[in-house]
Amino acid sequence: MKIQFNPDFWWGTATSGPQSEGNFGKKQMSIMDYWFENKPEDFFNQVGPTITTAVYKHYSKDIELMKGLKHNSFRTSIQWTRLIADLETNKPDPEAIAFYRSYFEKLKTSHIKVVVNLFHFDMPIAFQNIGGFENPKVIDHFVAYAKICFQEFGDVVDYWITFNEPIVPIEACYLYKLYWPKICDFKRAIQAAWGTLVAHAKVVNAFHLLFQSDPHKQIGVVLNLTPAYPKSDNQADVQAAQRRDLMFNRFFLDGTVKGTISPELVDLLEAEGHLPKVQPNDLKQIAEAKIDFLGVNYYQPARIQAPTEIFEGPLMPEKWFANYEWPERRINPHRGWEIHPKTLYNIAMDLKENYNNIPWFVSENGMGVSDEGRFRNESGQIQDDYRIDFIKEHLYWLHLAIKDGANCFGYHLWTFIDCWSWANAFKNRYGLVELDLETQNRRTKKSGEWLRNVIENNNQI
Ligand code: BGP
Repeated sequence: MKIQFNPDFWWGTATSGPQSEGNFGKKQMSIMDYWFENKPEDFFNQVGPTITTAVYKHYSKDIELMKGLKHNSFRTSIQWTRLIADLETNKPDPEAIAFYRSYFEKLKTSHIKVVVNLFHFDMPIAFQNIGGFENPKVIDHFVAYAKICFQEFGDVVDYWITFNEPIVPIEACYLYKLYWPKICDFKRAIQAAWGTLVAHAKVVNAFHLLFQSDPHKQIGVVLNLTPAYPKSDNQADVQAAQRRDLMFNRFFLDGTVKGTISPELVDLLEAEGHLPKVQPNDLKQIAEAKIDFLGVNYYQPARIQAPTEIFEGPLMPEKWFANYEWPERRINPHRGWEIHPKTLYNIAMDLKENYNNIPWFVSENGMGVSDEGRFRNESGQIQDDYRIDFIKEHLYWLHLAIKDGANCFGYHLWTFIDCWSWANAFKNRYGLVELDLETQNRRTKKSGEWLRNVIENNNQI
């Protein structure tokens, strides 16, 4: 199919520090490190974040490979627990500074734009123990850490992200007991979400103050948008979908792009006595924090119906809505996630019409597959045609959206080299490049070579 993207289009992949670096030389523990060290019996697959893709050791060769595959951009994150050696005093670790500087410089000299994220679910355990972003002290520590990152790497890195998928730790740590500390408390979840938004805003404002004279420096946020489609047109289903959307998409979308919270959500929370404690200046900080671009992680939509049971007791989101299985859905059998590429078009139109057509890029999209070894050809290369089809379909809808006025400037896949997953360890692989966990060897899959041709020729998929 003929398809042409802007010649400056960003092509690349995304990963995160905790999922790819390995813990070599880290002085502090995140919630994930702590969970792995202390509760291995309930930690997925017994493979933790300790070694992962060992990018800490191999980044230079990995970047050469990335360059060979024609990528021009790449997103990763700094680990708070690596950069800061003493969390009390916010004293950075010189070894960590040297590592990140060399990593980012290597990307830059390879003509790969570096997009650096400050937080990818990796709250230091010492701060989680005092309430994480529920606690204003932790917000102050986060701002101090962010400023150190800007000062240390601001000469090399132009594009910054405050948070990756800020709603995910709220769901996973505070509502559904998926990640440590496995809390199940909607009121605390709202307080943590509010604190995260305030932390984002304070960091954005500090960034603009520091780089005000440099138009090349930009800051944004990455949100996982999951449009909520109602089961039917009846009012109860539609209202349930709206409520799901308000809580899981619009809270951070409105908060970071418009600097406001929707009055409907405020009313809903107020009716339940769940409004968060707001510090003086929080609203001002949020209103002033203008982001330059948005990253959209897109995997799947949400299919929603009105709750089927009456929920008694303390408020949980399930009082407002329930998930349902759309009979026509296409499912990735390995991850259980729906594959619905057209939703990417719908997201693009929503951003165009309701969010002032903010510049944005696809900051993650991808397909996790288990046992990819069964798809090797005779020479041993993984023939991941399913992934090629997945990417093609998403690029098709993205291209159409751009033709219809979407302000999208790039497409990043999750991920470059198979990396460790919070939820699946190394079971489901997402990479364009295969990782041999034992030897740490890398080998490009068929999809990696296919994408190189798409980028190089920019005329068809
Ligand atoms: C996103 C996260 C990533 C990554 C990806 C794949 O939500 O930003 O960190 O893990 O999902 O998901 P999973 O690893 O759970 O299959």
